[in-house]
Amino acid sequence: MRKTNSSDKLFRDPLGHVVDFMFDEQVADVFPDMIRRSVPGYDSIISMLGVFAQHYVVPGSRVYDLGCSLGAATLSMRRRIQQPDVSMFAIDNAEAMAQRCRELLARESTAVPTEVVCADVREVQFENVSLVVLNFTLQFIDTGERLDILRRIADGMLPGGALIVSEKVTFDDRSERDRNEALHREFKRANGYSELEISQKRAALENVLVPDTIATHRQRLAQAGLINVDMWFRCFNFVSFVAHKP
Ligand code: GEK
Repeated sequence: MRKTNSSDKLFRDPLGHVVDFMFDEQVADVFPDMIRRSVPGYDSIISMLGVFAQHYVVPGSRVYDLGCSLGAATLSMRRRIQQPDVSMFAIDNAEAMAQRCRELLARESTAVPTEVVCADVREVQFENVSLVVLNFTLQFIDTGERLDILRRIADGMLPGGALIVSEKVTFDDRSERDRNEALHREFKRANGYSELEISQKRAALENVLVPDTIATHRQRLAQAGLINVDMWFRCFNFVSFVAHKP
């Protein structure tokens, strides 16, 4: 198995031409380090997903981790699920991620059967679902397709089920946007990223990660048929919502 504990140096040296960010082998190698040093509160969110699982998962239901990467969210939830006859599905359309996720999940014994599927979230069928997690995944999907995905998830959820959506967000108000982006850059500097690394990564993500505003997320979750949308986490321009199926 390839290692996944290297430190992220992907954008350290000057790149003649910055290409769009891709979830390939190189990214998979450094992913845990990269996401912790780039997403404020990532570890707290991951550990709270276990608490959400304890609370929302019901016996005989399914749990989905969409855009699972190396399976951190799946592992956190799986460790907390005591309910009987639950099955978990960890989905990612990047082969490099799905393959390593399979290997990492297989290292831990569990009573919860877990399938890692290399597939596009847009093609997954949902049924009998008590909990779905989109942890920093929706932001990578075309904005025009986001509502349709949420509708299909909501349609497959059991009454009382929950959808967690964590995202980087933007702000209509320019000053609010600037303040939050400046604090995010400070967070990255504090985690050892140089100005060059920060600007090259930003350029690579420009066309790939398209953030919405908090208001857009709330409106879209409601349009998908979900209620009681709570923003349970926020740190600078990173938020997480929990939305409920009536
Ligand atoms: C974590 N949730 O550690 N279908 C399936 N997967 C996709 C799609 C798609 N259409 N688009 C992107 N992805 C993880 C972190 S990372 C967030 C999620 C980040 C996958 C993509 O391959 C990548 O693995 C993941 O979504 C986004 O809790 O890197 O900022």
